[in-house]
Amino acid sequence: MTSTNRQTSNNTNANRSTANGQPARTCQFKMVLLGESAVGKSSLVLRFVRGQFHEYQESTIGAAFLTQTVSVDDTTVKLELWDTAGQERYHSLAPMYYRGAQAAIVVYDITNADTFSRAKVWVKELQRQAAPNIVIALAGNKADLATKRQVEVADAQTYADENGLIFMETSAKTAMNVNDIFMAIAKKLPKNQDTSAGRGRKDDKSITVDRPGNQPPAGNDGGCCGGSTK
Ligand SMILES: Nc1nc2c(ncn2[C@@H]2O[C@H](COP(=O)(O)OP(=O)(O)OP(=O)(O)O)[C@@H](O)[C@H]2O)c(=O)[nH]1
Ligand SMILES: [Mg+2]
Repeated sequence: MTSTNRQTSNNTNANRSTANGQPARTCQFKMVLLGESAVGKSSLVLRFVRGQFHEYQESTIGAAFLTQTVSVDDTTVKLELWDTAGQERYHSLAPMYYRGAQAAIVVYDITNADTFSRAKVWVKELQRQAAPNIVIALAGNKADLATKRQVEVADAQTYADENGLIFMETSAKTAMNVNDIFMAIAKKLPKNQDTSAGRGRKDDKSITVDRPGNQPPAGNDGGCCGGSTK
């Protein structure tokens, strides 16, 4: 957990202007991905940020940090994505990543009922210990493996409805619903808070794997800056 691997990729949505020529408002939010090991958290993030999928995705050590910028109406939304490690030995680190998060995606694998049970435990933990207004989405990943399905869509949808969660089945492999679930969250995040968070970080979409000491970057408490991107 000591190496730092920083990469950049295209940033297509930043610095946009509104129809009337006014610079877009910029908001920044902290989002955490939680779920059992091998459900596809890293794969969802890599599909969303880089448009890539790896059949042999390595298991995450500690956590990975990536950012992605999207546009929601006239607002530029910068998402700080904390992709946590699902292996049991890292579970005690999770609060460090969901603390202060405005959004979470809890992921399970539709071919493995145990991962759905574990997802419910994560949701309960978030409801008890994360920010009270956190936006939570439930992702039933590996939807491309429907022939091996162990979790019915209706069961997950009912559970999501009962708990006020956004719910979608996704496939990091085919890209099904991947952008959609991130965008559904981005749309639901409050854009009118006037916090000082996110103040002009310039390293959009940089990727830091296993940040030394697993410390979040400065100013990651998120919220809406209300400022211009220019
Ligand atoms: N068929 C299929 N395989 C997937 C999908 N998403 C991920 N995988 C595969 O599932 C395996 C685990 O994916 P990861 O993204 O590493 O899972 P993870 O949740 O990040 O696992 P940890 O880092 O250990 O917590 C990899 O071999 C991926 O290629 C999907 O949507 N469909
Ligand atoms: Mg991972």
